[in-house]
Amino acid sequence: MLSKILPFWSQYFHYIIFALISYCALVNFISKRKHLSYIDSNEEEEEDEDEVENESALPNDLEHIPFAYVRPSVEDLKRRAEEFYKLANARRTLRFFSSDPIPKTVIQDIIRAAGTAPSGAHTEPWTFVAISDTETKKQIRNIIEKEEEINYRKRMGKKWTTDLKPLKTNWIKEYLTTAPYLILVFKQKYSILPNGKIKTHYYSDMSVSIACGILITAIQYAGLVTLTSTPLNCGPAIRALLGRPLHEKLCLLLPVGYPADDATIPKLQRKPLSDILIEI
Ligand code: IYR
Repeated sequence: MLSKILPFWSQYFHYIIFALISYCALVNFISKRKHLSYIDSNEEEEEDEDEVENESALPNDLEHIPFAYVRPSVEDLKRRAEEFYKLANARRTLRFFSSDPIPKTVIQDIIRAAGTAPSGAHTEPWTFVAISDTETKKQIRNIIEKEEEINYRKRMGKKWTTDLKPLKTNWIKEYLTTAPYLILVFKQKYSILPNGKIKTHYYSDMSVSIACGILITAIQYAGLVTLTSTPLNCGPAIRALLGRPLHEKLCLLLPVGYPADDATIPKLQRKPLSDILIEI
């Protein structure tokens, strides 16, 4: 028996050791990936929801009322759809802002509009922070520029930075201190009600994304400009600076204002309808 096993071992010894090492490396790699994706999606440890009593999103006896609606004529439909397309098509991402002030009520109405977005079970899982305070804007710029320098130099990699070269972006973000307002959009993973109960949020990523779409369109309609920025790795530091709770995650940061007089934009083309629409 032994004589049969021994030649097997001596003959395949290297392969077996190699297979074992590869297996251990693979297991190690997969567990690290799992850990990383956990950190990425949670950023910080979430509260143990099992121990807290849960509140329904909506009351059981929620009233349903008639929908007040005035049907537009077909001509009006066509005119309004085209008008809105032209307005949306005139929007451009701006990186050069004027420091001229804008009325606070304009920002409030823009955020009111964003807050009309549909949300899973009407949970409205968003918090908007509007900053006009010079010192806070400086602190945000500091946090972002420090992280972005590391992003551009190390994290983003050759392919990403090469792809971005034509847009002439880098880690210096002057607009963070020149724009009169910064609007920060946070996603609430759940909400904590005044009675301490937890309200579960559904489809919060999609709900917040739609709110962001309405937000940038409202900015455009008002006659202002913005830049949809998603500062990489800055979320927790900015959340701490603004005193937002751990269950809120920074999704988007938008400088808002008038464009600088000498503002430039990259000459880009949008895809034609035939490239984005399939009619069946
Ligand atoms: N967040 C970086 C990098 C960046 C990424 C994309 I995608 C852009 O379209 C532009 C920039 C920055 O804001 O510089």
